Amino acid sequence: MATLFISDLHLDATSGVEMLAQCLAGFADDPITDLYILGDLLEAWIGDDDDQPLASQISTLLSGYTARGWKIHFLPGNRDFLVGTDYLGRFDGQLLSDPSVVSVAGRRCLLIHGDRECLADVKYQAVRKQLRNPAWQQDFLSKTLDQRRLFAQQARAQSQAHTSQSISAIMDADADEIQRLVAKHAVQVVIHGHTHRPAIHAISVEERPALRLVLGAWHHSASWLKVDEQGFTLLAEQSRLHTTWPAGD
Ligand SMILES: [Mn+2]
Repeated sequence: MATLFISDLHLDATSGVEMLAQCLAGFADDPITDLYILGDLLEAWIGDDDDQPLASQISTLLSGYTARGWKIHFLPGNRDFLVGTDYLGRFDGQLLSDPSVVSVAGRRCLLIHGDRECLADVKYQAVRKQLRNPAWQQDFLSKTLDQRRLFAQQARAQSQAHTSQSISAIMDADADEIQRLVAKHAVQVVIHGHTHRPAIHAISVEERPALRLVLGAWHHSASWLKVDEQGFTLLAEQSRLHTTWPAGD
């Protein structure tokens, strides 16, 4: 029994789903029970009524895996936070809220996308607050697809300009906030993406060993985390890292 985690594929019409298809096919002989997508599967998402071909390419691919018994869970990222149950229903995917505590190999793990924890990026947090406001979302979804596409293009351009102008340190998740969440949710493992800084961080929370696992982005090659009884294997930038469960967990 094993569980897979991926995030930050940033799929768009040009990148296609071929890399995802190849990656998942590589697990055909593994005893995968669950696939967790921790946000930013898509570069942009303007609503479940979006009729772009990419949306059906992805749902067709993923429905092949739910048909063979995988449970697929989706936790929204900052790019695809408008993915809803209508779209997930196309491949029997389940929507997870951020944060979520789930049982993996019988142990409690905290799952987050990671953008809310980038506390030093004050400008981004203000934008996030607006985009996550239910009234704003309702208004946005009432616009035509063309109007929403235009907004998404502009938002992406602004986000890219902001990212390229920001110093590296403010674009990372806040280490103290991660520790606080681990303690608050009484977990010893937290898994997130968003920062595009794949790593296995051994941390200590209230004098207990804990792990912070950061998933990698898919800009150049596939990245995933596989978790089973033996522990964690992270593939990122074509190298593999491995660690066991924290002692005492
Ligand atoms: Mn993100």
